[in-house]
Amino acid sequence: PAASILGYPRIGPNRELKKALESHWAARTDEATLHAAARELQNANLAKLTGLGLGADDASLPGDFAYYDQVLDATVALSALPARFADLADAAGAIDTAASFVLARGDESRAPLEMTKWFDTNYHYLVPEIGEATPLKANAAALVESFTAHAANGNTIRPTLVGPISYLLLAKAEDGAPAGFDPLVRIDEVVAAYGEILAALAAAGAPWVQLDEPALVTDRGAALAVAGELAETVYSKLAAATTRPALLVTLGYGTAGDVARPGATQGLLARAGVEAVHVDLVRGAVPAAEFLGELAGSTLVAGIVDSRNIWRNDLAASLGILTALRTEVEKVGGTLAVGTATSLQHVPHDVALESDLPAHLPAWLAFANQKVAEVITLATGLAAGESAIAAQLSAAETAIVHRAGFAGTTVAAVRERLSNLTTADFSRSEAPARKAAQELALALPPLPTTTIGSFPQTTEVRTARAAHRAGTLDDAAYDGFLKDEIARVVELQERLGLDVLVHGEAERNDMVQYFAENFDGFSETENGWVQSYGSRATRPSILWGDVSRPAAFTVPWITHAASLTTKPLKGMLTGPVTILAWSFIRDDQPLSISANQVALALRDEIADLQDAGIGIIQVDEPALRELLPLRATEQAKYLGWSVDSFRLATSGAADATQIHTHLCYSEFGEIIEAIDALDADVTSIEAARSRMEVTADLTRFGYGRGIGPGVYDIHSPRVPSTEEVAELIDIALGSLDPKALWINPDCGLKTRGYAETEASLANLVSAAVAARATLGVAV
Ligand code: THG
Ligand code: ZN
Repeated sequence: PAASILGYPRIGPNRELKKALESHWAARTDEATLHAAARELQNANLAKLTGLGLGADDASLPGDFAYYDQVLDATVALSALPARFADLADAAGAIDTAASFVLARGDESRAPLEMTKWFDTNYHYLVPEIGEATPLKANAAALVESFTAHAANGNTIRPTLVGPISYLLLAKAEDGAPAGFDPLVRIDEVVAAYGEILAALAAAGAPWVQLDEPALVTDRGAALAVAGELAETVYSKLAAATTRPALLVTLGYGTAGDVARPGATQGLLARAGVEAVHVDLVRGAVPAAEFLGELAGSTLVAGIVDSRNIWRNDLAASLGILTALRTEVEKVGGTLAVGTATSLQHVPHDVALESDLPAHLPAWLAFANQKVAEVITLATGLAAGESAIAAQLSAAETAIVHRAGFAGTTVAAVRERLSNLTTADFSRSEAPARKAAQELALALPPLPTTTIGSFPQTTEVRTARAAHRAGTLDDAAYDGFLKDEIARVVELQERLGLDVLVHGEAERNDMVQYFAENFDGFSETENGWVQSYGSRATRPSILWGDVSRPAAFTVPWITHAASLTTKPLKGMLTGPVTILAWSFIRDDQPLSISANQVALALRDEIADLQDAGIGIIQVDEPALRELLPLRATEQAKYLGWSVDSFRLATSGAADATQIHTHLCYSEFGEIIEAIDALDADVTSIEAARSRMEVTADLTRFGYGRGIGPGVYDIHSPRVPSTEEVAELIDIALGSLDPKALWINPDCGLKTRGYAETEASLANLVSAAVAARATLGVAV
């Protein structure tokens, strides 16, 4: 393949797949209707791609469609049903589409597969659960059906599967597996099944199959692949088959193998007999010359077009890199092809679907369709020389020059403020002094109760927002609606007896987009959806310029709430790292600089909240863990600047102002030092599903700050009983200082309904009140 993309957005330019899935799940359509809608969407996508010039040879059309998730599809291809779902297998032991949705979504009696972040992205995959006896049996039916149907329609696709090594590295041990069980011990069976799948696809006529092995860019995958020779063993076996398609093995999201020896993994895959290997040239390194010799007779797909971000490619620079690399590759008898760094699933479909972007922005951008054109342009330039792509080179150059010189890109006042920062701007006074001042100012009871910030976003709230956006509800009416909603939420919290109240966030669409809308330097898209998991998507904002905050924006809502109660009202902000993690970020300066710019904008908002009498301010950082580099050697640097940005945002607060933060995940242990270094007065974390396991980590570490381990799981509508909540509080009190303990749910309540929220919070408060009574004199 001279030009190929590793994958394409699956949700559809107008979220067609979301609509088809959700009506099927609501039983409004049958499976045949869903299948037809999905096939129609794929056909439209393939028509778009061939129209852009992809597929001129027979191997470059992506075959990566998935109804829900590509890792789930590998589970289906392996019939790897965890024991609790065993009854879902059909007569042949296979997982059909309906069964796969039960794995993804659970049912009345069973929890779904766990969802977790795909590498360092905001995409979530379904974690395979593999035990000693989990079936691992080839089922190529869906892959073959899809290949054959597209072929009949004139499109030769390249069926794509998560590779065998990555599949097992992304899996976790099934519940009930022996202690320390490692799914990787089952690699031989997975390889055997993949061998059968490849044979079935060859029989159907597939010339190429793509196997994605991104886990080889992580520390563990790298150690296994290089030192442990796993990649070579596995791929020698797969390549040895007599009837199989040609193989493209992709290595996106970083440098595979030993980062000091870039290219070694590609070299050994080629030596194993793989026809084409891929390298991520955006997040990863150019293969060193010493390994290129291994590529004799095979193709190196150079992933030079960024698939994680939305900036227009610097075609001239890319062509320079590609030309140099091609010279080296051809010297040894290999072939160079042009590709994307990873699948394009991480970017929206098409800039042309945006009609509301500021005038300067569209020319700077490339979404999936524009990136496909860039890949083709670069392949053309490589084959036919610069003159063949003169117009594209000049358009790219013009946009890049315009962007660099544009007024908002570099704002002197913002730069000056950053350069004048001193260490004092990153620290507050000592924790004990703050604690004393806060106790005096807030006078809270022991085991104070609170919530994480958001209250249910009801249909009425969403409808009103949509009407306001559409212009059918005027500003004053919308404002009145929101104020009433806030009043209802405050009244509810008072009735429930919570100690620290929130305003509920009815005015916010998304905890990141809302901030981007109110800061200079960001723009929002109308239709720039990116799949987050299953049928769900987010619209990341675009950070394109220096950031500042023109005016206070959360203050009016929070002070309105505060005016309705005598209880303390907690102001709610999103932290700098999370704002950046869930936006498309600048590629023209270090992320740490953008983080400090956002931090200063938040610092201004915190100052205004404090001036308005708000004594508790929460700055959420649920994405702090998500951006943690995949390689341990790079983590300390990241944690350094990310913690600094939080401290810069919050350290203007007076001693008496209590700073809270909230983090969503429970893999707490590995970054506990960084969490402590945030220097927040109170931290709430997810803890209910692991039954307070984290409290042990905290005790071991000697964590001395306020802590609110979640006492109930908000991810399902189930109402926890008072006894259940009391039990978790007891566990927490078993190891934590009662004076430091806060009582709160695991996370925000935005996705819940009011009925279960009210019942659950009532039980939370009564459990806290009872626990308080038993503490008695101890506190
Ligand atoms: N905001 C942003 N990114 C996020 C989250 C967020 N990434 C991680 C996590 N939270 C992802 N979780 C979700 C949960 C729900 C939805 C999307 C991501 C969701 N989206 C609506 C949908 O697809 O129908 C659209 C929401 C909208 O209209 O804006 O339900 O909280 N930025
Ligand atoms: Zn959370």
